Amino acid sequence: MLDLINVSYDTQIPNNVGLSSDRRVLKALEKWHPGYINWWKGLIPQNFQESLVYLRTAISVDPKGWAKFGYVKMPEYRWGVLLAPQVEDRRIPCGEHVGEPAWQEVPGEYRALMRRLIVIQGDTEPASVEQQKFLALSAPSLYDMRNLFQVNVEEGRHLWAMVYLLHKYFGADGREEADELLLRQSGSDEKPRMLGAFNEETPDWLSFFMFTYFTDRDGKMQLEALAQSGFDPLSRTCRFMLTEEAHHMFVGETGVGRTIQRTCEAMNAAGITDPYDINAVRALGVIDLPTIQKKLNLHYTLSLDLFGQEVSTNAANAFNAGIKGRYQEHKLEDDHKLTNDTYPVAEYLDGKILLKDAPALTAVNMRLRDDYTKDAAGGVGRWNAIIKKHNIEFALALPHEGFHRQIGIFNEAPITPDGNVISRDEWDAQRDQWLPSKADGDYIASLMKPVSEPGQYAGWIAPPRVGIDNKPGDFEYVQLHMA
Ligand code: BYC
Ligand code: FE
Ligand code: FE
Repeated sequence: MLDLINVSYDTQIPNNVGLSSDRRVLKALEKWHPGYINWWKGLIPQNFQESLVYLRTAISVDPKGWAKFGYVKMPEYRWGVLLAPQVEDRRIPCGEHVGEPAWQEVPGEYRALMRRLIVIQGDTEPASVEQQKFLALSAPSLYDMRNLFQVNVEEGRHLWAMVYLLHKYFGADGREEADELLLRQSGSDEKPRMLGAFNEETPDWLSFFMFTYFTDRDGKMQLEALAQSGFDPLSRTCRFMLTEEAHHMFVGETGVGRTIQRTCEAMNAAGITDPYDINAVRALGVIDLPTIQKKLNLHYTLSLDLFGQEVSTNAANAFNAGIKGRYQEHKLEDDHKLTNDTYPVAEYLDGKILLKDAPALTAVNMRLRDDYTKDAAGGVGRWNAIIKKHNIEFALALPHEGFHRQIGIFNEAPITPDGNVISRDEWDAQRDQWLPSKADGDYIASLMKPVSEPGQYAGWIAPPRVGIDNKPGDFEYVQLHMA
């Protein structure tokens, strides 16, 4: 009897999909495996690969206890294929097939569309690890270094999740796509990653925290939408990925929060009340709040671009086919077809921003993005509560949807973070007030000195309130290998 909750280790690839009795797919994955390990080994600097890292590994898909903690060397991490348990009698939740039994195989007519979405999802996972590959060298603590590596190994597992689907359900072209996923490189001129934000740099730890807060949250929303897929294996894969995703956003939210807290503490201690006195604040060796706002502006807007065009026939086709649903589709109360509904979408015409009603079917990207913005606002409120507690008059805010966009209606439109349309020249002249400048980047870079004593933290960031896996403050999260 196949155990569908616990992971089986009877093949090289841990899994709960019965790989040992699926020779064809097992063989294909075993062939892909060395290339993956090569990719991993070529990525993160060698001494970290040989260090012992206190990581969680998925050993089951039981929501009550799916992970086990322990020291591992990253190249020996047990990346596996895990699908959430099958829901009995699951139905296609949306589109023209709504109510029909969920597919266990890919319907021929949707093959290309489905493969494209799986490939895009798969492409982002290794891309993020590539973007973060040098950060360990400047980790503000062993705790943070461990969190970085935890996120990295899990993004690696997310790649495995998509590669399994490609090998299992898409035959020869699936195998080809799986190989390509290891060939594209974040930021490469010849073979870049597929989506914009995944070719940007993650140059410092504040960017890493903003990325895991804002960009991993796009991951969450896209996985939520794909978890609603009528293609059941994709749905089950995404549901399990979402269990891991929560930690990535936790790393981001607490990372930014701890940075803010340290800044506020230092300002209070020095008697500085004006958050805009940037030189005075920087003299304390912490990151001033206006610069934190600029980093927020950058990473939030790059992440908005990941939702695609506001009005998209690709997206309408995927919804109508039942391949990709809306956020929490199963909880929404309508006919799940959207044939006669409308959804408000902004329009940008002759330098004016207007709101119009678009057919809801073509506006599902916009709707998911709106759900994302609501979700992202929560953490911003909690960051502001930290600032307020320190009696500093400053509030972070999400910028207007038209600010600094490269995809969709507002592509290249000169709009301020407050949503005012100005001239291109004015916008260019003020750019550095809204987005990190070269000087801001240099200042932050100057703070990125590694701290590797257990329990010690760089001066620009506060320690966490609790340890990972309830470990004490001086726990050695990474036992560094000395070259
Ligand atoms: N950059 O009709 P549209 C994650 C392309 S993150 C470059 O709007 P659609 C993670 C688009 O491909 C989640 N190109 O497209 C986070 C299309 O090209 P073609 C990743 C872009 O399909 C952190 C054309 O423009 N998962 O997991 O409605 C760490 C027209 O666009 C971009 C997914 O994204 C862009 N930003 O929407 C690790 C889910 N945006 O086909 C991991 C799967 C659009 O005309 N993907 N284009 O040549 C999708 O659902 C959709 O493909 C998108 C785009 C939402 C991305
Ligand atoms: Fe991921
Ligand atoms: Fe993630």
